[in-house]
Amino acid sequence: MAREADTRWFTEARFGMFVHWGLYSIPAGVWKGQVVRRNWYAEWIRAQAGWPEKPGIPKDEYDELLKEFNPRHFNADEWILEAKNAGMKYFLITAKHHDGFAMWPSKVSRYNVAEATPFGRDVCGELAAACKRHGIRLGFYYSHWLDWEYPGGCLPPWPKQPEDPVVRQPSQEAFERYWTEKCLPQVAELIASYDPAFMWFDNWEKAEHLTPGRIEQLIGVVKKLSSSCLVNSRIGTTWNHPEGDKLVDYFSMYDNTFPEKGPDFAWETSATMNRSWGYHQADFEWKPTRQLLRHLVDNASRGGNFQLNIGPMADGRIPAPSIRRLREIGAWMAVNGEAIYGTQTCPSPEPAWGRITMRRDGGKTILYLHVYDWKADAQLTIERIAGKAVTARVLETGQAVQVAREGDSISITLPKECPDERIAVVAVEVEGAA
Ligand code: JFZ
Repeated sequence: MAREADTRWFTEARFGMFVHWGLYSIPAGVWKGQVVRRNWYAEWIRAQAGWPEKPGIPKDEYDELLKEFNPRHFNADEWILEAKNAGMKYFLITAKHHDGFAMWPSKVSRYNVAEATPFGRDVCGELAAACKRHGIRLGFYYSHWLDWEYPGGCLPPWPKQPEDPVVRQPSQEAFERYWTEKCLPQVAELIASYDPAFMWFDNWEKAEHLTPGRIEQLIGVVKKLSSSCLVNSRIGTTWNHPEGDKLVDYFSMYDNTFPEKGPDFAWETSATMNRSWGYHQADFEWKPTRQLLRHLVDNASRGGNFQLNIGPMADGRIPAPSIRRLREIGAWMAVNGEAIYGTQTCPSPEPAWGRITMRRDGGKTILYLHVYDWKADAQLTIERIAGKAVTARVLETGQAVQVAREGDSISITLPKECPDERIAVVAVEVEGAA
């Protein structure tokens, strides 16, 4: 079993939307009037409400939420168009998060949105159809390791902090029952019903229940139904399989982690727009668009993707601060997208003044200089770059930029007109391959 799927569409896409949406979006981080304190992850409320005194919501109490899930504003086309207009090329949604609740009419478990809520619709199916209509690739997040609803699913891997309770995990036999009765058949259902382009499994550490055999089994279920469907490293290969990540198609960083150097195969960072993945009614720490753009450019210049999360509200609306950021990013991508899509890393050392992405175009190479702090008349150097510098221009405006070859470097002189204080791009055409 090895990495054979074609990941070119993924690396060329560079930018996708991640959505966390489910029953947890109803309480949105607050339970019985108390903001959950262990961390800001609203989608963990079932495990973390009442922490540290008495963490956890009993199933019958949590399942009262089933009666309330009826998102009258949910419109799959609106979500997918927000992603598309932000410049995102793919869309990933939590089909089943740790609470075990399925966002599609699963025949495997009645604990699903179509059968157990007044909403009664197929969220995954409607989003899959909208992705097809708008030319966006579809992916599903599936919590294969933790499942707090089905007997045998793993519970929070605690203690992690001093106040965490000691959690008694299921036996291997009990987990095997969950694995064969719920996990594997539900993953098969998702692939067979909606033909996703990729799966995003969620393990992040050594886990005795994710044995090499089970990891291979789960990869096998995906690949048997769809050899092109990509599988990520957070299926658990990094920590739980002797052959490691060469068994999977792309690497998923820890949340909100932006490495200075990525692995030598497809990789991505998933990141929140504030501090929570699921909608959190008390989380106002929204990251500025400048920061989100820099995450995108940092990863793209290092050969990685950026998956930016949205936590829709229980009624199906996307929070206003998310909408604004998506549309600001979309405006930047509308004029600078060619400096991101389908680009590759530049062999030059990463400069202090910003980042460089590169595209080979026939006999010429185009270097995209993402300038982080523009200063009029500043001279920027691209070190150790081959080829003859031909022209340079501000990508957004077309304004000509002074460029010269100096030994094994190329330098440009910035004009005084800066098109975008956050990140401005200068395109340098170089004859011959850099
Ligand atoms: C996991 C989930 O628990 C979380 O709810 C969300 O879906 C996120 C995308 O993935 O969160 C993690 C996983 C690993 C770490 C932190 C959060 N970690 O190891 O630091």
